[in-house]
Amino acid sequence: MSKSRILNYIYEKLQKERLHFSLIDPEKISNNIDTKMFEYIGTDLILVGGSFGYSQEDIDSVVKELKSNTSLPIVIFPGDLFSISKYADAILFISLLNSRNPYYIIEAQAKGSIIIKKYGIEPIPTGYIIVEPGETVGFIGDAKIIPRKKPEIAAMYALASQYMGMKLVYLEAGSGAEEPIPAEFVKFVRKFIEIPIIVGGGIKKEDHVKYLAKAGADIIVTGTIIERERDVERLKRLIKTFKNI
Ligand code: 1GP
Repeated sequence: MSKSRILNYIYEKLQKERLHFSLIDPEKISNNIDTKMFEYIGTDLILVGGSFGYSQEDIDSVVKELKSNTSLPIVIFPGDLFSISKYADAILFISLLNSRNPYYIIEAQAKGSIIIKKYGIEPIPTGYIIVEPGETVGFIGDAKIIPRKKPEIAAMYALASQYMGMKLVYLEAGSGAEEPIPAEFVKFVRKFIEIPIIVGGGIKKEDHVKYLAKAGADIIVTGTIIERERDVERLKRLIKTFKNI
């Protein structure tokens, strides 16, 4: 099996359509979520992770449950070393590029790399950029949060990601943000780079997915809509809209 199986899956699917990733935060998820529903809402991949508030045991059990209820790829979205689960297919090997703290840029990655190798899970090199408001991840990750009016700063980090060989760039407003990253912001970054752009944080309305698709987002991530609102039908509609623009 190819060492870049999940990255190839993402890149190949992107040739045909925009993608949607579902985020499950082991800290926020409650037991009565129906993990079987991911099969029929049109999502392409499930991210599991979050900034804090869960243990390795918690993440292992969420990943194992998802693996038994869906054939979709399960990919770790790490908050720290405790987020690495050997049961996952891959891990977004993220560097929080606009952090003030070297731990989130390279130190956790150095420590985590050995564990990832031992477990044999696929690392997907991803440049992670926190945009206003940043929410919990902005605080925990000690980010120099990029103002929503300054897309040129994000573009510079995104281009640096590409030049460093990252395979994806993730523009993050933070889980639970009032509003997603603005259209003009995404459009500006899109002009600078060729690698796929993931946009996440605060995406919950038809309007949001429409403008993000038009602005050039290749992939969107939603978490809160399922964790808090449980609105499976709405999510299914949003995914369809995003893909069909
Ligand atoms: C967080 O971008 C994701 O990393 C998801 O954000 O919970 O606001 O959908 P929401």
